[in-house]
Amino acid sequence: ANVHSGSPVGKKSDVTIEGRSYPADQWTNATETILSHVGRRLYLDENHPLAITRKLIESQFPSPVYGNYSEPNPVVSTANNFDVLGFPPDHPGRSRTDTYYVNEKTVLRTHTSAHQQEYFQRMNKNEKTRPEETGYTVIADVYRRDAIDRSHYPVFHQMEGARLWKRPASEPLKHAAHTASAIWEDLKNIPAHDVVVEDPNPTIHPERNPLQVEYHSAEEVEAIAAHLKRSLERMVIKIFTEASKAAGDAQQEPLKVRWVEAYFPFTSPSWELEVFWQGDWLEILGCGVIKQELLNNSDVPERVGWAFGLGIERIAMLLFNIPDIRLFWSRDERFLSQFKAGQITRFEPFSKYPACYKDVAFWLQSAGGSAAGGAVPFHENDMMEIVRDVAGDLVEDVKLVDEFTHPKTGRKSMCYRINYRSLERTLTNKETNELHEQVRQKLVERVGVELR
Ligand code: FA5
Ligand code: MG
Repeated sequence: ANVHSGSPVGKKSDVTIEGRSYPADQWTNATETILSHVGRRLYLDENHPLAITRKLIESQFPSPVYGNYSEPNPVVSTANNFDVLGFPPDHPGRSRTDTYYVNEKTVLRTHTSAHQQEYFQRMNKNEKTRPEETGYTVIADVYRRDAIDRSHYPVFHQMEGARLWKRPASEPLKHAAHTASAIWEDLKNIPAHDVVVEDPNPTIHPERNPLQVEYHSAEEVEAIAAHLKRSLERMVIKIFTEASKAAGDAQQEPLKVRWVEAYFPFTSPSWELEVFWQGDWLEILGCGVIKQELLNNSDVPERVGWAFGLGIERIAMLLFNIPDIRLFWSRDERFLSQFKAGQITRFEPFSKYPACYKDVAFWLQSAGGSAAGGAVPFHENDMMEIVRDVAGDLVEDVKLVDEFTHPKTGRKSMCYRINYRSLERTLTNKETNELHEQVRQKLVERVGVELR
């Protein structure tokens, strides 16, 4: 098979990331454009909005109970990113259309959960040096092949957190009354709040959100869920209070928050927390009761607990009123100079440069195959990757504007509209035409489409 998903970093040569090299193979699809983002560590740049957001969230998970960490190297094994967490072999997230592979056994992590096992394993050692540290937060850059628009970027940041409790040696698995009451005790240390939270579903639902019956009692899971929910509600309330203050709107609508049922392969029961923001429910984070098999496989079979994962950009965009996710990567002083450590302020957009819309229409290969041998199935993310590779941050979004199947030949035609717009300057006609021509040519070369 040839590498058709984005430009290969090297066909047979090595892929070098942060000074380490990895052998490339036919799984390799991490492009130079993507790899150029590795190592920016924006979350450590104390005056950067991502770092300010990190600090604000970390302040809600303080020591000595929580250690606050970061993981600078995004290269992880497919085992840690998927297998260990119980992702089935056919899970769509594993596909090369969705994930950046360094090679067959190695990926750019798609979520911070890739580090869960290491952090759980570390708990036993921590017990001797920092006995009170039974939880953590970890921030890191994560990578996903995805659509192109103002709220999606192939690199973003997640923060993960977890909190574990150790069952006493005497505590039989399913009669964890002692553990449950210890968790209820800990919950008393988290002050209650007065925001109304919609939470219509039972903690445990036999089909939709099951108890891990082999390992947990309902009583224990009620306690873990209560601790998890209050911890996360407080964090979200803190953030949105800061956001409202910065917006300076005196008659802010009261904050609306709700819990919805969710599914993750490594938690059960699982939830998502949503916040009503500017007329829409916005998903802030995913979380749940950690699968006991994962803890058993991470040398802490006697511990139980919760974990969550959230997207930092989503929160930073509304805290600072940042309208386009590409701005986080800007090196323009007009952007960077607006933010100061510890301060939540509204971003003042510098002038918006003109958009330049260009369409590309093409016929897909017919299902029967091509002259090159074997039809390559078309996946929209491959199209997105070509655009990113050619034009990088000069594209604001890419939208499918037309799609039809020819009634006689059965061939499918697609038309995408690419919005070329720099955040920093006006693009020349010549420049956009050249970029667009390159996109067209690469679509033919890599995806095998026929231009119309
Ligand atoms: C996860 O990545 C899970 N690892 C979260 C988790 C951790 C669940 C621990 C249970 C326990 P998800 O793909 O939904 O789940 O992403 C989590 C959060 O990251 C989302 O709620 C959202 O805030 C953010 N996020 C996801 N995709 C994007 C994106 N393309 N751009 C910006 N933020 C995103
Ligand atoms: Mg989600």
